[in-house]
Amino acid sequence: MKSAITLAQVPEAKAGPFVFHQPLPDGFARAGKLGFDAVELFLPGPDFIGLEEVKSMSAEHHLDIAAVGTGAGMVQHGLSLTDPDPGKRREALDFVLSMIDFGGQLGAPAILGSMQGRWGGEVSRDQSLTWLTEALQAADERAARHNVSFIYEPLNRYETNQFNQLAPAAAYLDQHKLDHTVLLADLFHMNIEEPDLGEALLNAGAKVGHVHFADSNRQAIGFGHTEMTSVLAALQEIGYSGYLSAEIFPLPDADTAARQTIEAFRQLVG
Ligand code: LER
Ligand code: MN
Repeated sequence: MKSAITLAQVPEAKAGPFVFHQPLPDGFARAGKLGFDAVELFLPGPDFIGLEEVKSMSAEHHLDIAAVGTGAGMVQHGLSLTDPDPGKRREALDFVLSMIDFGGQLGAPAILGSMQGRWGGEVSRDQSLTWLTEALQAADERAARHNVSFIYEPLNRYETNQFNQLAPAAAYLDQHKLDHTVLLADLFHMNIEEPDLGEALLNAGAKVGHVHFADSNRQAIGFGHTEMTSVLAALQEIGYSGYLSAEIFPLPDADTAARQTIEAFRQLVG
């Protein structure tokens, strides 16, 4: 397993669960100094920074790009893949595909979290799932072209009503033959939705493709009360070799949260 930490550049997500909000050269430098394996990028869009610039910071600080988020489409532009307006849905899909292309050129998968939206009002559950499936099929295909996976993230009930747990999401990916799409096990969402974190990971098995490494209160591992021994044992048992990426609040401050994360990672993973 490899360590990663989030770098965000989206002003609307200033209060969100991302560790470093400093300009990217500074964020890369801080993450590199602490010895992380990679960074996860939360950017306003694919044109925010050139690929060569990212590659150069990545090489300079010995940090891979673990993944790129797509949530700016929601927090900056109010876009969702399940919006009743077909124009908005198209815009949302174009945004997600453009982030897959951006990440793909860096060898990094894109994540679908908040952009999955929710059903309700004039949109039935069936209708919303049909739209989500169409979007995921396009995303899966686009990611495959870049030889990367696409990451689908079940979120807790306060953020979506599409999928809140790993097991139904895994069955859904299988049912629709989304073979290049993997699940994001965000330990914060799982702490709310799963009866047992270790069991949920064991059942999801090879479908787990990315982990958001967050304690019960969405702070660095060790600052909350999630029991991590069984979580790590489950990840080891399923042969998980991907990232444990800290998508957490920068509390009490970003550097302390980052240091606590890498210390917890070393203690748990070795
Ligand atoms: C995104 O990875 C996530 O976990 C959501 O809660 C958006 O903040
Ligand atoms: Mn997450």
